[in-house]
Amino acid sequence: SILLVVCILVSISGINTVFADYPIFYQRYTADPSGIEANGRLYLYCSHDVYDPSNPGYKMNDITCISTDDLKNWTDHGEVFKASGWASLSWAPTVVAKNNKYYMYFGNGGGSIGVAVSDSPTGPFKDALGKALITGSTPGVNAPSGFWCFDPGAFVDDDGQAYVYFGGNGEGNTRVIKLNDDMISIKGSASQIVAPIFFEASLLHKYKGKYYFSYSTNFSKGAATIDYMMSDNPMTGFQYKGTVLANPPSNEGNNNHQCIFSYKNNWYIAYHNRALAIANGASSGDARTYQRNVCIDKITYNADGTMQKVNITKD
Ligand code: FUB
Repeated sequence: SILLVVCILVSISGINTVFADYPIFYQRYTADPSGIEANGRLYLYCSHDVYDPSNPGYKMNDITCISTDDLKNWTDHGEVFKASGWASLSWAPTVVAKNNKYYMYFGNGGGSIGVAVSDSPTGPFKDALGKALITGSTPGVNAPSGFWCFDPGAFVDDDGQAYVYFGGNGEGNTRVIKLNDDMISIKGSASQIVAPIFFEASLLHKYKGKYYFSYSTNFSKGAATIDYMMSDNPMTGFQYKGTVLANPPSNEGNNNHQCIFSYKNNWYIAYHNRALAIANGASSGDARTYQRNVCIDKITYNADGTMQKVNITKD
């Protein structure tokens, strides 16, 4: 592709001003990354965008995994999960480790959340239940009309308690629910988190004892910025702190989806933009909307624990 030629020319000329080789991965279009550190490597799990001009939409039903140990050289592990049976789609996964296993939570489109399990970070991940883990009728979800039961952000606290943050399509539509130790069943009812201009991409991470709930704002109201709130409690008490990532111009105002994680004691944000599609000559409209690519930048914390607005190194 044109972009590959550009990358080769840049590397021959010795110009390398970007934080990580960019885009980090261009064999396939990828989106909605989730990052974990395991066995000294960083693994990213991504939605796999496939554009069908005759029937455009987010038709993704398999998950791509890539990994690195230096944030420069990436290994493509290919398809590590494929939706089947009750689930026809696999959107926006998160993967967490517990019980010497890896658990992947994914959206069956915007309608329900499933869980798949693997003994290895590179899969294969197998559907654990043969049915959804969370739906709009799960106790406590109290799904209003138009609620999207999707974008599960899984988090395991230092005491081993695991949580799933999820929801979408409207302020007040954010939920959190505890998981049992088996990681494939829920404990108790969901609670609501009220996040300003919340739209999608719920995620929790922990830094120096504080809980950070990050999410994507509504792109019709807030241009899909990644905003965040902080609390001393993983389920309640979140205070809005502002924007950590502007929406890159190549997203042309369309969606973004983040993951904030540590790797080798540094903090990063992975997200998606549409720069690869643009570089590859995709026409505006559907072709760019449905062909996204994953990026990484650094997170810097202030002394009070707030996060600085990310310097997007390249778009
Ligand atoms: O990739 C499909 C959907 O687009 C995700 O679930 C949302 O977060 C948005 O990125």
